Amino acid sequence: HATIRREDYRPPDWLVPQIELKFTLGIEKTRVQAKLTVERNPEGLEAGAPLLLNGDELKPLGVWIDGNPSDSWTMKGDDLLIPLAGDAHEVAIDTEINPFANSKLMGLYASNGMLCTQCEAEGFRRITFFPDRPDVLSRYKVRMEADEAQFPVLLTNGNPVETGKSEGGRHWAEWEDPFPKPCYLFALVAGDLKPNRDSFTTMSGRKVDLAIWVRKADLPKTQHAMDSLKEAMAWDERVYGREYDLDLFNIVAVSDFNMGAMENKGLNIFNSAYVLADPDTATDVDFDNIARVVAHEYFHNWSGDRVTCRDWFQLSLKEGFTVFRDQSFSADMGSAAVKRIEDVRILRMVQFPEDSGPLSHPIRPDSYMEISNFYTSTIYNKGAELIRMFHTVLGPEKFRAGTDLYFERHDGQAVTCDDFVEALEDASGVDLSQFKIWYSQAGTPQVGAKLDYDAEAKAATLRLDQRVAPTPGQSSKQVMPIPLRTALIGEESGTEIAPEQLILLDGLSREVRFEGIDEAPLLSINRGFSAPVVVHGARRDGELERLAQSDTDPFARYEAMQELAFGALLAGTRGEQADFEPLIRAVRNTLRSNELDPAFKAEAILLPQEAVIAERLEVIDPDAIHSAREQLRKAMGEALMDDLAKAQSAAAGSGDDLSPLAKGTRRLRSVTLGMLAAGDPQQGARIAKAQFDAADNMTDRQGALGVLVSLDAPEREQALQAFYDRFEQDALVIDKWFSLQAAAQRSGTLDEVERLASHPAFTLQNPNRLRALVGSFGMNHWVFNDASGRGYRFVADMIIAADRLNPQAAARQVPPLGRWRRMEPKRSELMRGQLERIADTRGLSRDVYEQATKSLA
Ligand code: HT7
Ligand code: ZN
Repeated sequence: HATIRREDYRPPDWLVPQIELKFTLGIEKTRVQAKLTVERNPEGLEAGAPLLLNGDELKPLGVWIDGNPSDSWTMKGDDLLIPLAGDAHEVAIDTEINPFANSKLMGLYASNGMLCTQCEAEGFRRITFFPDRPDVLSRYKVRMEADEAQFPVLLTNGNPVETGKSEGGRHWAEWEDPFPKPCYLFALVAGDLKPNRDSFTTMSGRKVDLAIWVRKADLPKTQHAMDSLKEAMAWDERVYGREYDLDLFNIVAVSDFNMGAMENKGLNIFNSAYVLADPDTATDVDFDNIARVVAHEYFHNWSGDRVTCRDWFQLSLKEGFTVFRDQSFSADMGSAAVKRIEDVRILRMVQFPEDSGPLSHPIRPDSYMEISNFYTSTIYNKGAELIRMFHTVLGPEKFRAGTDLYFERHDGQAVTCDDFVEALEDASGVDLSQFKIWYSQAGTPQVGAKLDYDAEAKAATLRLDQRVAPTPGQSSKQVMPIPLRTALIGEESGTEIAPEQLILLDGLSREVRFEGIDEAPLLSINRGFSAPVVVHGARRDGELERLAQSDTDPFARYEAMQELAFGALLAGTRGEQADFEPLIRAVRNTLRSNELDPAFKAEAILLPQEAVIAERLEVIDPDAIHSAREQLRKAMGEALMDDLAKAQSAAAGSGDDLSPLAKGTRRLRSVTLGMLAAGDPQQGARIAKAQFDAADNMTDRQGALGVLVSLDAPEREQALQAFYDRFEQDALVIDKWFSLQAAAQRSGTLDEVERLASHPAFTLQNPNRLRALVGSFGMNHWVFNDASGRGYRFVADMIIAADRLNPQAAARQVPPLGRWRRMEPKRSELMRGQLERIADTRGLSRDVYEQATKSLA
């Protein structure tokens, strides 16, 4: 399997300004007739180069050059090579594909009787031969013809031009997309779908028709996605000055989809999990995720579609920026503080382990074997953190001037991360060159912070230093610029005695002096998580407890609670008897506070997850982590029983009340229920079952079931059965049923996941189902890392089996097996053994091969 390198980028030898596609659609047989207008690229480096068209599992049925049949072409592996004498030609190619047999879900495939496409990153080459690279932009004219009864709806990018009927009950539609686009943004949908229609009037007064297409029975579940879309459209006008550009914006929901959704120009295709919701079947988190993903894909219309990537190494150009945009949108729609805490939790749970493990890579990678493996938390979430740092350093006005210039300067182009930074610099006049190291250097910086106070001099000195551990291929590291929003809080007064300032740690170490400090100061640092780093603060006794109560920055306050918990948990993993009292007092104060909102309370009292605790240890012993955490949870449950019971029984209003207060109250109910059950499992099971039975919404129901699944109580089975029986017909809810059981914190989970893999409702063909069982189990730190190695073997079996159907989905399950170097020796050996078994499997895909071999290195 070849490695593609960033340094080998060459401009394309041929451009394709125009393409006409004719689809004769059928589930098992689709004919694709492509007519490409090709022109030699004046920027191409190889004079007289032949036309190279990528293909994947395609055979040309016929090739015509300038209207004449040609047999002068050759195959180069999967690709088609056509020698061309002149500088401009028309090349026509016929192919035939079988969407039904396409289990990879890339290219054109069948899902639930409909046809749909997924072309990013390299799926278009599974539809027709084409230079499948994002720097070749074309205008598309598409004709679709199909059986009208089977496929009454025919959609593609752009605007419809003409429709008509043909013989034998067939019909056709012709569409044109006026905006040149790379082929990864091509999309086509054919099926028996119904629309939820609405419209949006843009800031310049243009009316845009909106439609969300789903199966008829799902129509009642589409309103939240539609409302979110309109909010996103208005927000992008308000905050970024970006207006929608076509007359039509379509969203389609499909049930078999490799990722969350896809931003195809004017025709976004979504995993149905990110479209369909009603309070009875979707949780508050599901509702929030729908709003986030709908907004994310919509925002791509500018950050991705109008301005796209030159090559796939620049993926974070569109993904990091668009995640930053969707995070800001969600923050504006609800509580900014809680949103920031949630985003940082994901970063720490997923990206930090990725960055400290064998698959660590920079935001702009230098090489890959399979680009699908690089749709990672590093590209997306760490990429968004870098954009956030630009925003922090420049301030909102200069940042906006920078993005305005970026969109204006590069509209219709395929560009690089450097082009983005240059636009920010040119518009703001600020030199950001030092920040570019964040694009190329992998690893999470570790920052040391120590504050000394001289009471006599009424001065405090903050000493900072930084270090980045080596990562694969990068043994020595350069200094990184780290913007730290910092303030000092008075230990006595609990107020800001040194107001917040932005300290840039841009050397190996730095000292900052604060004058006029007339009471003992507490250090409030990396406020709002202004830099994606780990801060190792040297803390005095009582400092964190005081900050947890009085820090004026909500994120820093949350952080103080987390650090208090870490202190107790890490002592526990070393077998020391930790003092739980400071944390218990802090949690009690939090629960009883009249100022804090319930959503914040829920976040603040949640203990760090086991995988996050593992990140702080040199050698990981999952049993020690689990028992330290359980011991603390039990102590908290016992000590806080009355406060927990009060929060758990708080009325949250009706299940369809999606106000921040109602959502926060429900969240706090489930979080406190979990803690309460840790203190008294029997009572916990009783209350959980009562919450489950009384629930008029999925948030309360899933919250209760999430607690019950980890308890050995009769209520567990009763609730699981009732849940299954009630929602058997709803695939998205049955995904939850699989996922909850795979995440259960009990030793029986191993037997259970093996049984569930043979359950009639389980299938490897549907990525949501695979993620629900295998993905959730891989994140169940304690059980997955069972000392027997059974968890590792189960995941490896699933990966090998899934790889034969869908390599991309299979490869996504490999990372949990990559922690072997950090595990205690016995588990380390067992884990490595399973990775070797995967890597040695015959006929392995490039996707899984890359992940497994890199995880072994
Ligand atoms: N840009 C989209 C990426 C995507 C994707 C990538 C590989 C394989 C399948 C895929 N489906 C969607 C998603 C996004 O970031 O918006
Ligand atoms: Zn995206």
